[in-house]
Amino acid sequence: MKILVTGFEPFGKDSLNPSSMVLSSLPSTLWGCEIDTLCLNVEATKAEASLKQQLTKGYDGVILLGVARGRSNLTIERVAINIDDYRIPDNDGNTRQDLTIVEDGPAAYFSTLPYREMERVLQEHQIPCAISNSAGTYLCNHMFYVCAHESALNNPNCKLGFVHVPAIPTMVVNEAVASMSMEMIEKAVLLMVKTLILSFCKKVAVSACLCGKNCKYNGGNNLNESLMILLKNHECIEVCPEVQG
Ligand code: PCA
Repeated sequence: MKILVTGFEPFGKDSLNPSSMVLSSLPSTLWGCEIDTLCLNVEATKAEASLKQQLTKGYDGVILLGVARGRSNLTIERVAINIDDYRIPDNDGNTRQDLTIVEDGPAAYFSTLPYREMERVLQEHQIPCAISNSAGTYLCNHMFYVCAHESALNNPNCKLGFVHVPAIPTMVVNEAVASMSMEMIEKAVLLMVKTLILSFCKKVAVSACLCGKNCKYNGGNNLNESLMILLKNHECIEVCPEVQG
């Protein structure tokens, strides 16, 4: 299985973008799944070219990330719309107003990520998060739409969608603007990747000691509460190789 996570370079007045900063914190493999990362330009033609090139690898899942300055929580986007209407110029100075992204393309694409489950998992980890019904009309919406369109044509089983992260504190030290720590964003993105991987699994084999079974050599267990939250809606088969041996 292969998952792609993308972020964006900084844009506008910001010299940082947590959506690409978070990428280096991800492992390159997780639970047998390959995880690739890609930083996109804040300019549509370049971003489209690099994403389309990357998508030829044939991913099972794609999580696109961007920053939404001013939002206080992580927002999992439900829908990408076929419109560019830039609030500020992109990084090459281009502006776009009232333009369709793909001529004759559908008006919108819905996220195919397990977004309700992602929302539950994040909230149960005490990470502020919500489903959002607008990814805006700038580069984030644009790349969400382009990715969905590309996958509808070439890889229809791919689960993909967009998540906006808030600004980090260093971006807003002298402004009354909401922020979230980089540490929390890193934790959230990893949890979303895990939730996505698990969404492909009908049954999950899990070490019994991680579920709280007292099967360890010393009579105790290694209860992992985060894992229990992740596995709540899954059929789990608890295994203990030592006991079975
Ligand atoms: N956020 C912008 C584009 C790049 C990014 O990180 C947006 O919300 O459209």
